[in-house]
Formats: sequence, C-alpha cells, structure tokens
Amino acid sequence: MEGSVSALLCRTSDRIAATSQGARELALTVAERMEVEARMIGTPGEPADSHFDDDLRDARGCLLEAGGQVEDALGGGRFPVLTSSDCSICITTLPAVARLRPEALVLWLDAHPDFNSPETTTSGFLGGMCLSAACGAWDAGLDAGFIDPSRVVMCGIRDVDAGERVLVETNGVGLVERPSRLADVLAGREVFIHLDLDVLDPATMPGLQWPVDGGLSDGGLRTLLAEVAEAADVVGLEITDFPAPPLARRVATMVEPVLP
Ligand SMILES: [Mn+2]
Repeated sequence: MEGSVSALLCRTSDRIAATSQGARELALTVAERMEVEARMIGTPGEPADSHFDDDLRDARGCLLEAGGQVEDALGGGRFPVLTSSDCSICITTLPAVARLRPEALVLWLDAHPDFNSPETTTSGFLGGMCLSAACGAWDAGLDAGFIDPSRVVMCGIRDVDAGERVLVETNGVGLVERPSRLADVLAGREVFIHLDLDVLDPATMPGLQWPVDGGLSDGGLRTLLAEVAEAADVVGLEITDFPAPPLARRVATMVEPVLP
C-alpha cells in the first residue's frame, strides 16, 4: 500500500520547541524508509504554557489540518503517517479515522490517557484532555465529529489523574495492561495507532515533556508493534511527543513493523 507522510509543524498546544523539531525530523526519516516525499504542514509557533481554550481558538486551523491529512490519505487508499508535537491532533484525526474506517479500532499507546475534561484538568493543557474530546466526552468546538470511546484500546498507561480515571471508566474506553495481550484483543481488526513516545521509558527517550518511569524499551515497543502488525490490519499511524531529533532513526526502526 502507498504511504503518505506528513509533519504537522504548526502549533497546537506546544509547550516546548523540541517536539516540533522532532516531528519534522521523524517525518523525514520515516518518509525516506517508505520511499515517499514527506509533507511539511505549517510553520512552528512560539511554545507557551497556554490554556486549552486559548489553544483551541489559536490552533483551530492547525488542528483541522491534522484531521484533513488523515482524511485525505485514508480517502485516497493510502496509509497515513502523521507526526506532530502534541497529542492534541487526535481531536480531529481520530474522528477522521471513524468516518473513513468505521470498523477500525484505535490503539492508544501513551503513558497518559489524555482524558481530562474542562472540569477535571489541573494543568489546563489541551494535550492532556484531547482523547476525551475526540471521544465526545466534552465539546472542543471544532465540529470535527467524534469516535466511539469503546473503539479505543489503551496500553502503556501509567500516569492517570483521579478525575480522569473516572472519565476513562465511565466512557467505556478499553484498557490492556499487558502489551503481550494486545495481539489477542486486536486480532483480525483494522487498527489505527496513536503513539505518544512517552509510552517509552524516560531512560530510552530523553527530554520527554511528561516523563513517567516504568515505560517500554526500544525493543519492547518494536516487539509490541510487530505483534500488532502480525495480528491486525494496521491502517495508519500518528506519532507525537518526540523531543530528541537526533534519535529519529531509532524511532523509525521501532515503528518499522507497522509501516506498509
Ligand atoms: Mn499523550
């Protein structure tokens, strides 16, 4: 299958500059392996500790562009790889997956559920409340649609806020504790993968914005993805939160098993 690689460089909720540089470098590296041209979307903004409602207003065009990239690729029968600074892109990308691949599950690989709401967030960080918006648990005001939370399967989660935990449970999001069980859960299904690189251990991925101990190793992530690729039909991938541009080749090697 043909691939489509794009880096979303424009600011969504970026609080540090390294992750936008990482998105660019990773897209270039993955595109080279897939033998396609990487598309660069927008120009990096100024990182800031801003509040989610300001970011939703200021980054509206950028967020909608993320969904557009996934929609165009899936609609054209291509395998999307989208890299971005923050997980906030999922507010538009996952509803696009739900529209174009209505049977697909989403595999959410992340140290965090990103499932806070305007009521539960303590940081005001849009990136910590984006999956809940994608699932329709609160309205981000982008008219992007949503994905049924029961179609989302989380793995690697190990830092959950109290109010967030309640929302994850009441919304019926799937949670798999052991990576080795994923192949069974996803067997025979179409799967779109959301990969926040903080699913890796901070010792493996230096410079993470929200590091959490106890994460996967390089080899652990590659094995997990190889097992998923073997068991399921992977239809696309988004990679966020990559703060270490010089490590782009290592990350490209980790995700290689799911690339077309
Ligand atoms: Mn995340």
